[in-house]
Amino acid sequence: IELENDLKKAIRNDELFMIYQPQFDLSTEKLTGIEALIRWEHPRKGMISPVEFIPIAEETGLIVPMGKWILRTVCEQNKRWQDAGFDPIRVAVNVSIRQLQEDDFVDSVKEVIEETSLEPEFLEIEITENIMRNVSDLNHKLIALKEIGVTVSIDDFGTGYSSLNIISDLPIDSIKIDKSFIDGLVTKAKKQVLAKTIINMGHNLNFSIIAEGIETREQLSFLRNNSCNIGQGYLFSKPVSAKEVEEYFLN
Ligand code: G
Ligand code: G
Ligand code: MN
Ligand code: NA
Repeated sequence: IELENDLKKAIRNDELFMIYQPQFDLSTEKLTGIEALIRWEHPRKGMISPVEFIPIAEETGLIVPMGKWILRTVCEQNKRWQDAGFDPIRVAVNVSIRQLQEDDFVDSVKEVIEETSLEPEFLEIEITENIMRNVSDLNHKLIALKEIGVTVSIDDFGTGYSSLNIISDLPIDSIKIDKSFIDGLVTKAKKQVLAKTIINMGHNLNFSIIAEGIETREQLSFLRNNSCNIGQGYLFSKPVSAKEVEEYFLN
């Protein structure tokens, strides 16, 4: 309850901020995009992990205004990078099931795209696989997002409940293989089979495949040798501030 009240104040007190983790094309090693991740610097408790406060935000519904703040902050930041003359990149934003359940979710994306003048192709919406069974009208919402021109990826892929049948009918652009498949990729034959299968299946459905949580060179070579398209993880970089993105990653 205390954390919940603090969280209500966090947005207007400027305690929330976004950090960014770069994603690279595994064949060219070029930067292709970044994932935005929220952080909370609590005035007394210090840094609080989203693992702790996102569930509270979801339960209380606070995720809805917070999610709007996140979308706006990220689109404004991406637009500022472009206006400063850097090569345009796509920025991915995590969206909770609770946000997608809102009737006005698609409208709120449209609004932020219009108000920030960011071209929609430079915004990616990350939704978790479990959205499949929790959002009614999902197909219509995703089609409407496609019409706006933003891209959509399925996060934490392989941990949820979606059937391939459902996935193959959805207008999505990419899938992110969950970190649990990348861990143990080099030593466990079963993980290798699963990762390969996800990559092949995804390619057959015309999805781009992103691997997250890459920590070692061995994981990277395996993924590269098996035609995974994009990689993200501590091997390349941990999530960094907007300023560090400019300094180290943008061209
Ligand atoms: O960044 P980190 O690995 O600590 O994130 C932990 C969890 O919090 C992940 O599941 C991630 O998807 C989620 N998360 C991080 N940032 C956001 C955000 O901006 N919005 C939502 N909805 N979830 C986020
Ligand atoms: O659920 P989601 O995929 O959005 O969560 C992304 C989270 O994973 C981020 O909070 C980020 O901090 C974390 N992360 C990113 N790369 C790595 C990595 O290489 N290793 C580990 N352990 N965590 C990572
Ligand atoms: Mn994510
Ligand atoms: Na994930």
